[in-house]
Amino acid sequence: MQQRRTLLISVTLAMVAAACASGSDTPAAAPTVTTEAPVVTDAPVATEAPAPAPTDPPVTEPAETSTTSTTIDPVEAETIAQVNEYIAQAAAFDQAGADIQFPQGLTFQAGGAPGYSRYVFREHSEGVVPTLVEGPLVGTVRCQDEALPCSFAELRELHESGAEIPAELAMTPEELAELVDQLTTLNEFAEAHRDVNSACAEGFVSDRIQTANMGSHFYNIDWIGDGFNPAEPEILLYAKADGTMADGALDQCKDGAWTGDPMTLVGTAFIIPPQVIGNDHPEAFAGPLDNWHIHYNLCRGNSEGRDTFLPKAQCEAQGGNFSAALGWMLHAWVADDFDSQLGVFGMWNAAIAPVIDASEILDSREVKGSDFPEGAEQSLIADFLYSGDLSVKAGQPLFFNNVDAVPHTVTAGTPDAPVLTDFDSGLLTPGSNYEISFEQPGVYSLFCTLHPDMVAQVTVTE
Ligand SMILES: [Cu+2]
Repeated sequence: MQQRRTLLISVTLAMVAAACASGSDTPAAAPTVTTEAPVVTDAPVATEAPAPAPTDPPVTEPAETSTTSTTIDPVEAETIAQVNEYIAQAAAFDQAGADIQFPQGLTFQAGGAPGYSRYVFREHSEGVVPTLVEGPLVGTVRCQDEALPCSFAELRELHESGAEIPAELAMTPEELAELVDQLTTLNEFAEAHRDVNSACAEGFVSDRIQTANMGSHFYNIDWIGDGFNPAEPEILLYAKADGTMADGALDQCKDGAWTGDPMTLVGTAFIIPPQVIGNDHPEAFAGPLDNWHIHYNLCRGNSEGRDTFLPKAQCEAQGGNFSAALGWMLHAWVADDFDSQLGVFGMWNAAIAPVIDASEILDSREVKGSDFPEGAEQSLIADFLYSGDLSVKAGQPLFFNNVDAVPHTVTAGTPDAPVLTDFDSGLLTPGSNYEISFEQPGVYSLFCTLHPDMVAQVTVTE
């Protein structure tokens, strides 16, 4: 019994070492030589290798050794060896060198959900490509919980009331005050441009694509490249005033006036290229809530009125405008009539056509590839959580997408009582997926061998 406790302590210590290494701001290990070219070759990514960071060596031995070591349970010994192997692999993981970059040398699988995961990978005729990066490598505050004061109106009310700021927002009162001040400036600009004709008169150009729960982006080309200014958003968002979706491409401004169906202002957005604001996540709005993103491999069908994801040649053959990289971008939902329950900086605004319950958006945005098992339940591994409803029927596949910035595992048991022999995904690098199904009804515990805070339970019913 004494020996068993020693072994478990050593496993736990090893996990803590791994958590510390992977939770830091710097890459967890000396860079390893990768043999594959980066997937995004024409994007403006950082070219410098990440600086090596000091790391704790993996714990390879029990903290104490004694003459009773020959009584080690072989299964426990195997577990310790395997966990230490994952820790070593994770420490050698070649993290992206900048926030806009993808980890190098990986083969990606389709997965993620725009607005909900750091990475989104999509599949087209030439394979799986990265299509979105959102947030900093570590420490995203994705304030889009409807129970938290994440919308513009709620943040303003929180500031004016002087009430305590929920810990989840990770903001000081001074930061909140400055943020509300910036958003109020932005709101004044937005409300002064309710009439789409005013945007046309000032040189904003419609992209002609009305995206669901977002609207159509009207760009002020002259402002792209002059840095961050909450008084001058590069983008105004409009949607059809009758609340319907556009059928095909929207019209355009001509001679400073709008030519199409009546439009209403629904929000604002920013676009500042990395060349202007850097390869790391922008420090723009006060506080940590502004979660900027970059699109990759986007085919803009401006004349069709919709975006697609196609290889460059196919996109251009169909008359689309291919963007290898488009960003940094950030939505800011400050229009008075379109306060966003998914947060002032969320990707989606459920109050914009087609109006929907905010809680229903995630399901409709989850990306699936040809490896997605029929009838499966999907769980994104994002922000160090196994997200989604982990309830399946007996025999129904549960499909995990790791779309976080770091490797994780999906392993049976708990940090204190691992049962790798029941199931174990192995190391899931970003863009890796794992399928599992359970034949017997019951409640099954799982955890990440690298991050002991990551625990979850799967409920399996008849
Ligand atoms: Cu993990």
